[in-house]
Amino acid sequence: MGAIRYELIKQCRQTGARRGRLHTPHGIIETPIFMPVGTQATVKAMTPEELKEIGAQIILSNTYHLHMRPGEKLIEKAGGLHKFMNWDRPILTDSGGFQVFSLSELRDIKEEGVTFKSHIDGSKHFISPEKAIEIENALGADIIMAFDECPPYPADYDYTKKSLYMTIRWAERCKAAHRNTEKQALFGIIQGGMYKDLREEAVREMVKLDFPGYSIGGLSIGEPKPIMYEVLDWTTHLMPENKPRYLMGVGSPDALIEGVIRGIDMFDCVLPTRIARNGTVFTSRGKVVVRNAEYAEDFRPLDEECDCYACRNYSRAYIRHLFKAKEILAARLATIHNLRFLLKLMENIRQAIMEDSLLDFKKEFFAKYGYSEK
Ligand code: PRF
Ligand code: ZN
Repeated sequence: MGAIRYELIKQCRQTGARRGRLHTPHGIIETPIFMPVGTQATVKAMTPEELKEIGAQIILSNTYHLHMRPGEKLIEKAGGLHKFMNWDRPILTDSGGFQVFSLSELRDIKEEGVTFKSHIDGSKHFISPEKAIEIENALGADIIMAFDECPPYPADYDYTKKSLYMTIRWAERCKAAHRNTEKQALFGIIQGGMYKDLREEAVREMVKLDFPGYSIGGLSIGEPKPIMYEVLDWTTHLMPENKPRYLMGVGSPDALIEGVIRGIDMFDCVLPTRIARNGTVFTSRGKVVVRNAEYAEDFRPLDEECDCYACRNYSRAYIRHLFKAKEILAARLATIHNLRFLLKLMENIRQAIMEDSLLDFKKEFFAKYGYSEK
C-alpha cells in the first residue's frame, strides 16, 4: 500500500494547476501547500498550538541538524520526532544533502557519500545515502527525502551531468536502505541543474525507481526566477499525475503562485520565518520593513487584510518599537504574521483552482503586491 496516497481532486481550467489531497499517517494535507520550516525540531518562535491556529498542515525538519544535535538516537528514545517536539500533524524531513553542502566546511563528495566538518564543533562526519535513510527512519517523519547532491549555481554541464548520475545512483541506494515503507514515504529528488536534457533524464530515471512522490531540487539557489520557471516547464509535465510534486526551498509569494501554475503541490522555505526575525513582513501590497522609521507612528496592522493574531491585536508602530527594543515578542509576532500570510495565500490559491480562476487570481494578486521581487 505505502505510507501516503495522493488524490488529484481537480485541475484549474485556466492554468492546469492541481488541487489535491495527500493522505499520510498523521492526517490529510490539502494541496497545494506551503510547509513552514522547523530545522531544529521547532519552527523558530512558534509553538505547535500557534502553528495549528494559523493553519499549518505539515512542517519540515532537517536530518542534518538533528543528526548533529541532539542525535537521532535520542529522538528515537523520546518516541520519535512527532512526540519529541509535540507536533501530531505530518512532518517531512529533508535528507541532509543540501544542508551538508550549504552549511559545513571542508566537504569531500565521493560515490560512497560525503565527509564534512560539523558547523557546530568542527568534528568530522560521514553521511552516505544509507546513513541518511537510517537517520530519517529513526526520526520517523511521514515523508522523507532521498540523499542528493545539489550542484551550485552556476555549474557547468559536465559537472552537473556527473552529479546527476551520482544522485540517481544514490536514490537507488536510498530506496534499498529504506526500512519503514508503510509508515514513511520516500521521495526521489530531481536534479539536473539548468540543463533541459539533464532535467528530462532526471525525471525519467527517478520515475523508473517508482517513488511515492518526487521533489524538484537544485532550484532557487541564485538563478534568476525566469530560469527557474523554465526549468519547471521542462520538468513537471513529465512527472506522473498521481504522485505529489514538491519544489524544495521556494517560498516567495510570486514563486508560490508561479510554481502552482506549473503543477507543483508542495513548497517549503525559511524565507517567511527568517525575514520576520529581521523585521520584514509580507503584506498584500508587497514587503514592508516594519523596523524602518517610516512606521514609527503607523497605527495600522502589519496587513489590513490579514486575520492573524498579530494583525488582530497590534500596530506596525508597536511591533517596530519591539524590534528597536530587541524584544522577543517582535520576532514572534512577525513570524506568526508571515507564516499566516503564506498559508492564507495557499488557501486562496486552492480556492481559485476549485473555481477555475487561478489566472485571474494571479493577475489581481500581482497588481497589488507588485512584480518587483527578484
Ligand atoms: N536538495 C535537498 N534539499 C533542498 C534542495 C535540494 O536541491 C534545495 C534547493 N532549493 C532546497 N532544499 N535535499
Ligand atoms: Zn497578520
